[in-house]
Amino acid sequence: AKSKSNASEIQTLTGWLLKQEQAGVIDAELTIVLSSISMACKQIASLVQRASISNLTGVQGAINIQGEDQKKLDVVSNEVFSNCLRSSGRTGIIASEEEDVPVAVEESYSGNYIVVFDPLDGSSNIDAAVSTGSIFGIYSPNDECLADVGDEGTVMEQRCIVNVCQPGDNLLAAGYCMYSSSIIFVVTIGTGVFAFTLDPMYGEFVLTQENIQIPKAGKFYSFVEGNYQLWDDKLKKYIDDLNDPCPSGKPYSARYIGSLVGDFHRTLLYGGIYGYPRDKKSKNGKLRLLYECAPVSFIVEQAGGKGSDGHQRVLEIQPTEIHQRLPLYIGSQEEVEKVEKYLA
Ligand code: AHM
Ligand code: MG
Repeated sequence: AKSKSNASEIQTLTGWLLKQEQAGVIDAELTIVLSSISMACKQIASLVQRASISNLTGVQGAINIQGEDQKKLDVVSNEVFSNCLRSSGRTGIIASEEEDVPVAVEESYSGNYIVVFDPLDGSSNIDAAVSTGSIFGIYSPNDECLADVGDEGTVMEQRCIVNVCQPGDNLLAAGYCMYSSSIIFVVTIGTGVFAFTLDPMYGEFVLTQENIQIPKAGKFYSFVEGNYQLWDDKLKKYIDDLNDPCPSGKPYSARYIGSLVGDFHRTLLYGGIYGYPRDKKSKNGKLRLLYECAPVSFIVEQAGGKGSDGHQRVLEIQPTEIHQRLPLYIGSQEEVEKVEKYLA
C-alpha cells in the first residue's frame, strides 16, 4: 500500500471553507466573513501570547456597558475583531460585548451579514496566562422585524438592534477560538462541528477534528461553586447529589477555569455539564444570551448535546436586549436533562 504524505492530508480552514462554498452550503460572502474572523482570531492569539512582553496585561481604566472593568486586551481584541469584520466588506452590522450598542458598518464597505461576538472571553484569566477565547455568531438580516422599529433612538440604531436581536435558531454559523496550550478554532455552519488547530509552523488553522459528537453523559461538572450559598435550593440539591458518591461509588469531578470557551471546549470533548446559574445577586446569571449562550448552544446541538436556561432551549429564546443575560446549562444531553429535572 502506498503511504500518503502528510502534506496531502492537511486540510486548512481556508480550503475547508472553499469546499463548503463549492458545495453550496455557504455563499461566497459568508466564506469571506468566516475567514476574516479566523484572521482576527490569529491576531488575538498572538496578542494574548505576547501580552506580558508587550505590556498588554492589566486593566484599561474604563468600565464597559455591563459595569465590568475592561482589560487592555479586551479593548485591543475588540478593535482587531471589528477591523477584520469591517474590512471584509461583507458585514452590515456588528455587535460586541465591549460596545454599548450594535454598530452599522459604513455603507461603502458594508455587506449583509450580522456578526455578534465576544472578542476576548474569560479575560480575568489573561494576566495568569490561563485559557481565554473569542466567541462569535453570524445571522442574516431579519427584514421581517424591520416593520416593528419603534421611535426611540435613531432609525439606524433601531434597525441595528432589531436585526441583531434574533433567536439562536436563526444562526447561520457560530464558533469560538480557544487560546490555550493550542489555539483551536471550532466552527459550525449547521452541518456538524469542526475543529481546526493553529499550526505554528504554517501559521494556518488545520482541520484536526471532524463532526465532533459530545458524549451522551459525562462525570465532569463545571459550575461557579463559590456562589453555592446564593443558589436556590433545587440547584443546591442537584450539586449535592453530584457530589454524593452513592450509588456508583464515585462522585462527579469538578473542573472550572472561569473561561466559558475553555470550560465549554472540555465539556464538548469529554462530556459532562457546564453551568452558570442565576443566583440571589444575579437574577439572570452572568453570561450573555446573544454572543455567549446562543453560539455555544448552536455548537452543542450540532454535536448532539443540549443548551438550556434550566427550562427551555437556549436557541428558542428571543432576545429583547443586546446584552441580555441568561442562566446557562450546557453539555451532554443526559446531564442537561438531569439538571432540568431538578430545576423543574
Ligand atoms: P467575560 O466576558 O467578562 O470574560 O465574562 C464571562 C466569563 C466566562 O468566560 C466565564 O464562564 C465566566 O465569566 C466566569 O465567571 P466567574 O468569574 O463568576 O466564575
Ligand atoms: Mg464574555
